[in-house]
Amino acid sequence: MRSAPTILHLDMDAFFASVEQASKPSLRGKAVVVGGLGPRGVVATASYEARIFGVHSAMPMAQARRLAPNAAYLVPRFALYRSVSEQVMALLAALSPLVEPLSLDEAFVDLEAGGTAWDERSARLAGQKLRADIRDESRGSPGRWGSKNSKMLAKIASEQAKPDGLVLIEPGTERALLEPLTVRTLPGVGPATGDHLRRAGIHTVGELAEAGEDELVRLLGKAHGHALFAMALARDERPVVAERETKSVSVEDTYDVDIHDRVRVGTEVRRLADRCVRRLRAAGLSGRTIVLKVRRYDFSTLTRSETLRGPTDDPAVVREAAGRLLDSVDTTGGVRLLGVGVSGLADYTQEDLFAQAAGRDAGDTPYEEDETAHTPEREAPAERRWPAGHDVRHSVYGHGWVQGSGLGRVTVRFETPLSEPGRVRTFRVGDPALEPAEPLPLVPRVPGEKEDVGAGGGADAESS
Ligand code: TTP
Ligand code: MG
Ligand code: MG
Repeated sequence: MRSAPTILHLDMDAFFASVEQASKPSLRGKAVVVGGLGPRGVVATASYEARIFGVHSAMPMAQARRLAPNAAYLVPRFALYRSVSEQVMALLAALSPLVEPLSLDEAFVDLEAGGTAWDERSARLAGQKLRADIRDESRGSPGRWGSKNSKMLAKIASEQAKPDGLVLIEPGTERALLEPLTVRTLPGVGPATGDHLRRAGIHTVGELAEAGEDELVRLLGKAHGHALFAMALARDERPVVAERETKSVSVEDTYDVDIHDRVRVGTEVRRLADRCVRRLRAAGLSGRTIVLKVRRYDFSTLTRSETLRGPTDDPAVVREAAGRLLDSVDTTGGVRLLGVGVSGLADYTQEDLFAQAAGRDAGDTPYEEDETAHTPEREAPAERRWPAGHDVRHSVYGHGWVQGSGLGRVTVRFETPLSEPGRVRTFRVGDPALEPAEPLPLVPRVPGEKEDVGAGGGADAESS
């Protein structure tokens, strides 16, 4: 393990909400909730101002509205978040060839491999510069980062820097830092392992280290027990890997007697799909590609796969996809083995929740409607055609965003990322002067136009 804190972990603060605030001047410093606004919608994220009221990711939207009735409620603009993410990842790529993205707003960077940092001082400087650069790119939605000699500690450091901070863990202090934390902080400890350990009286990382390696192996099996014990002692040798290996989660069963009954084959596939999803969820993952494996009576083995629009960990979705794949396989001679897997794994599933709601809940699918929005149907409810938070253009007043709609009216706030907070005007839903528009970039593309953003982010909350 390296001795200098040169593995950096970056995670953007309240990412979707921060991008919305950067993009909409009137929302800066205000409670903002981004998520699905339909009846089954959930919160994707909330700005720190909204978190004060108890609103958090994955909470049903109705509950969020009760807790924070005055917050701005916005439908996500994924394309914009993706483009901001790409800009931030490009800044990271300039620091090192070894960048491991974990999600849109999160990555590990090996500063040493990039020659950017080799000791504590250079690591701190690199971190400060990165925060300033991100602030410029995203107009005041800086991330936080932690830096350490291992991935695990870097991530814990960035969690402690929340929000808007930078934490560097000094060599020699890592065990003291870990001891009081819950075992769930460690990578690889999900709800199931957490419960298991709790029943054995182990709650904190300190207690985990105290339990000893033998006890952990006895409780959790050899591989997991060894790995967890090492982590508890702050030993984490996992390298930063530029390309995450394509992982998959799969389960399969071999049958003692070949199954001939088509109905029974279907039942088995559904059961395997459910088991596969349980594993996926236990690992905190979701995936886009569903794979079905069938070995027939003569040992011929086929795999069939289907790729969804977004990652899922929904048992119903996996079951349905596996069922469709099974329809394309001839099993008349009998099957010896069946398997169901999910690959193309991602760390979070939210985007998919919106995608899947497509069929069931139109209010949650703003980004699917871009094409139809230009040719409005008389029947489409205003909320669907004019999703809250999405961009519009008025032939007289210019660029703005939908603040709300209903009862045949659309309310628009006219402002841009570079303007002062703007004014609100209300239009008839069918007003020909108003049309949907693309999001504007957060920073001007022409360097000369760049204006000073000011000290929007505040000082670095540093500690060591
Ligand atoms: P996170 O980094 O987990 O959360 P965050 O950036 O909103 O807040 P924090 O300051 O605590 O890091 O996730 C990044 C984005 O991913 C988040 O802004 C929205 C999306 N997301 C979901 O859509 N659903 C979820 O359940 C979570 C956790 C995140
Ligand atoms: Mg984040
Ligand atoms: Mg994140």
